[in-house]
Amino acid sequence: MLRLSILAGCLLANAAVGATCGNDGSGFETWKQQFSQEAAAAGVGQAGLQALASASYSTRTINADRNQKSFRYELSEFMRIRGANTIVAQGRQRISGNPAFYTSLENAFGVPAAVVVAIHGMETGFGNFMGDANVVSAITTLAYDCRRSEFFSGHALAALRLVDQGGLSASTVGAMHGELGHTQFLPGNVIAYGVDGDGNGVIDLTNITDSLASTANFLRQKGWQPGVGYQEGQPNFEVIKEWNAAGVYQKAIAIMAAQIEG
Ligand SMILES: [Ca+2]
Repeated sequence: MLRLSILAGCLLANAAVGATCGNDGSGFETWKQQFSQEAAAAGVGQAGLQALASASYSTRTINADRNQKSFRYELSEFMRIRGANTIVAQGRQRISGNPAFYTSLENAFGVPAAVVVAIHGMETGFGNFMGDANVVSAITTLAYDCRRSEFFSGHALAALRLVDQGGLSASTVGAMHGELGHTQFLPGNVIAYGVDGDGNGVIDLTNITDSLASTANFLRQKGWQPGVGYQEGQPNFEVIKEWNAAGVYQKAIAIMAAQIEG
């Protein structure tokens, strides 16, 4: 009896390992059926499951993922390529053109508007280009792909939950790895840090108010201290590091935000 129960335990453990990953599109439909059962067991509803069923393997996302180049730009070169001067100039205009909104953002989260605006400019050119990849297809393709299946499976489940909640649809577009909206949140971060800034009952990161409130909330939840410095070496710079792993990106955000404020 003991041996049998151990065997049964092993079988259950194997069943819980999850859907079968693959390195090309041939197993995607089978994976979708397996992942659908996991998603349903995790509480994803009909809308989310239907979005999963309609997802297609994204060769473009896989190509982008395999061809990621690690850049080694110097800070000044990075800022020039990313159009830092334009982001600073436009960022100032955005704050001076809508002071009530940006003041309310600062008051709600304790993060300077200039920091949020610098991120907004850097991520999507202030919403000018939020990506053109189908989010559900991109994120489920990465969850299926063996390379980083575990990491992206969590975000894929989150994306399906967002479909259930109405913040995402089967046709929503985002960046190549499923990043969403004005400041390019991965779906799991929408679940964890998303804020319904405009109060319409849905967290929609393609809505600027929701997106900027969520961005400020992300920084606050990651430990932002209101009124404390955010330049390199100061406490809040550690929080900017949580937003993006690239050192030049972190420094560029801090410098641009200071120029927007100054
Ligand atoms: Ca909303």
